[in-house]
Amino acid sequence: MMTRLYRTEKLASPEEKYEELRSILRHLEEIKHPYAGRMAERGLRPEHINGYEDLSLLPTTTKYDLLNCYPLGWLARDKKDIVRIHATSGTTGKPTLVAYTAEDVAMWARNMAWCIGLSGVNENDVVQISFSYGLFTGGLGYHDGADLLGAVVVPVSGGFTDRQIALMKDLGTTVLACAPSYALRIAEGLDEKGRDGIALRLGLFGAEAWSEELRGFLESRLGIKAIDIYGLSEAMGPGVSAECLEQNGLHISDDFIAQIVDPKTLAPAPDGDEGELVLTSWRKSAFPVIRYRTRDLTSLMSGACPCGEPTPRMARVRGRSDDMLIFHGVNVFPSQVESAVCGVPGLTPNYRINAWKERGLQNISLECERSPESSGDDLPRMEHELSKAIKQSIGVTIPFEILAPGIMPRGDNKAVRIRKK
Ligand code: DLL
Repeated sequence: MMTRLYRTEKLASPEEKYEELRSILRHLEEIKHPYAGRMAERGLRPEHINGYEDLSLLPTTTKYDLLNCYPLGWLARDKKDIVRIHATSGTTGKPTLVAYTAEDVAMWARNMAWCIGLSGVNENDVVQISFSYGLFTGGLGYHDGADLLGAVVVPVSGGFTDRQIALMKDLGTTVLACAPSYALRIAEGLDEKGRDGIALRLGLFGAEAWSEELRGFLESRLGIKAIDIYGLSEAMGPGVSAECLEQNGLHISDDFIAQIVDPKTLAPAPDGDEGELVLTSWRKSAFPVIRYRTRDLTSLMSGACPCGEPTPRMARVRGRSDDMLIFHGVNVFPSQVESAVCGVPGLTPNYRINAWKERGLQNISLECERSPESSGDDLPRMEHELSKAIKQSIGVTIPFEILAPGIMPRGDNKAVRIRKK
């Protein structure tokens, strides 16, 4: 029987949410938290925030607010109450650290159990967690959620693809959790090693933007249903929103209030329009998340989901506003390039965008590779189709090179899609 324990039976009432939020804001005032200082500059008091319409009065929080008080100046609780530290997955400079109380960790685990449970994962499943463990929130986030559901958790972490595949066969793994780009690597490994003994039925992917085309590719190559799970360390980690088996939008956890704003003006986007996701948590206490600017571009969806889950939904994240390149006046997202590459038979979904400036103007080029099964004689057809697909998906022509099979670098966590030169 499907575990229903972590389904949202009843949404918290707006009164309950805003009462909790006001009590967080009062606490920030009491401890003279940097965010309370920003409120004071606007003459704002907690009692001014009584509902969704009032949220926009509150200042937004950015990654730089957290970085400016590195390591833990954003902390809103005593150090003795902190039980865990994680960090965002940036590779250069200082990481953004985030801290959790025991209640925050429990809230996160409940949210991840809910996210994973939306796809019907239960105590009969073997969940292989191939997200890396450590400061990155992927490994432990999925781990705690799958644990609460009573599934068998296999904490392999990332990399060592041969070992991943051997364990998958030996343990009868039914659910694979990893970044979609690493799932691609596993699919390639299965091509080499064979699929005998594979019992996979579900992929719970996330941590990077991925296209519908890549979803289709992974579903057919791995013989699974591929589900999208979203989150970010600053908000707690994975678990902010997740698809159910309908695969039609991601349900947003009731612990968060989502707003969509115009990234330039910060004005609320009209209903259903795409904009930047701004998140507020009325529950998380150690590191307050109040109008946090995620930089992720999405929209809110209307209407009820046939799965019966009452939480609102957001569209899949198209990309980060800071990953958007403006080339010949057109906005280019890696996920659009990915759609084009995935649509051409004979190419693998492994690709990289090179970006550099020449006399102040943005230039980009694309590198991708053909699959081992393809023939070099077929290159002219692939080139023709790729250039058509790019024009169609993005609206401009991008110079590209189709490289020999296996040339593009493969990672075991988030893929780096843009190489800035
Ligand atoms: O990537 C948390 C996570 C782990 C989410 C595992 C899902 C699965 P960060 O390292 O802080 O945390 O990176 C957060 O990754 O702002 C998005 O830009 C991107 N991202 C995360 N999930 C998705 C997704 C984790 N499903 C940043 N679709 C976010 C698109 C995603 N982008």
